[in-house]
Amino acid sequence: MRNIGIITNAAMTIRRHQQNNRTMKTIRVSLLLAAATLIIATSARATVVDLVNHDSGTITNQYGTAIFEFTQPQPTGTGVIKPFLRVQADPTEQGYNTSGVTPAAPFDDKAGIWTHDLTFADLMTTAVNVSGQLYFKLLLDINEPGGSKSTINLLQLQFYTSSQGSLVTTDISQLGTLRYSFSPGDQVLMDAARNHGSGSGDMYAYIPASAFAGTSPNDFVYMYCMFGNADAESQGGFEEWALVVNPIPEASTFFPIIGLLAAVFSTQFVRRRQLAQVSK
Ligand SMILES: [Ca+2]
Ligand SMILES: [Ca+2]
Repeated sequence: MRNIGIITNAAMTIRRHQQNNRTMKTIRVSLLLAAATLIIATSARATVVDLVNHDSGTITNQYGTAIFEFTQPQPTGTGVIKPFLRVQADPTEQGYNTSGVTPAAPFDDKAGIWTHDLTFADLMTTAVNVSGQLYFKLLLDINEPGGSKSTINLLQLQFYTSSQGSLVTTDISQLGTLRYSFSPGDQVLMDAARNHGSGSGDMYAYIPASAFAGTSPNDFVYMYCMFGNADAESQGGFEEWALVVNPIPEASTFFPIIGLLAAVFSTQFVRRRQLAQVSK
């Protein structure tokens, strides 16, 4: 009887081990499936805007929808478009706008009068209404060699706001509050051969104004960008970004975004007062 008891216990122990193994296998498979789902979900979220073969595209993520649009050559040079950021390096490049140059301009910034601080008030001068949504409008001018090197990819575009100006750091998370960012894998493909040379303009970027809710007009805005990868390296001259100042600013752009309602109400008040004066 004792032997039968030992055998029964041994059989139960083996079954338990087998069950434990099955449970471990199930957990392992579940973890693998979860990881695969995460990878698929992450890559599914990534958006590639192709401005080589198309004229526009959008990237939608947690920060809103940004619009990227190919633009025809413009009869302008650096002095006319007045850039706020120039970056240049080969085969990749990154940088952000700042007036700070101590101990050195960060990353691949080209220091000088065309790389400098911006305030949110500056950015608000570019506000445009597209299909009922408010956007900040920027111009990108790429400068790439001809032939097989004419393509370049924009791999990251981020905006930070801070009460401090002229920041210099290579830890971009130190640039303040992150307001807008590409998701991992988001990118915009461009081909300089569609336009001619520097100063002609290549792309408009429309950044959702809603991403800047709560920003003070006096806050500084840092725009970080990264270009170039194995498929479309950065080469040749500098890439430069400029504000596209709206000649007819929206009434709301005189106010911070959180003051939008106040602006609407104040506009209504002025209209009512004008009507009252007309009727007198
Ligand atoms: Ca290139
Ligand atoms: Ca270049």
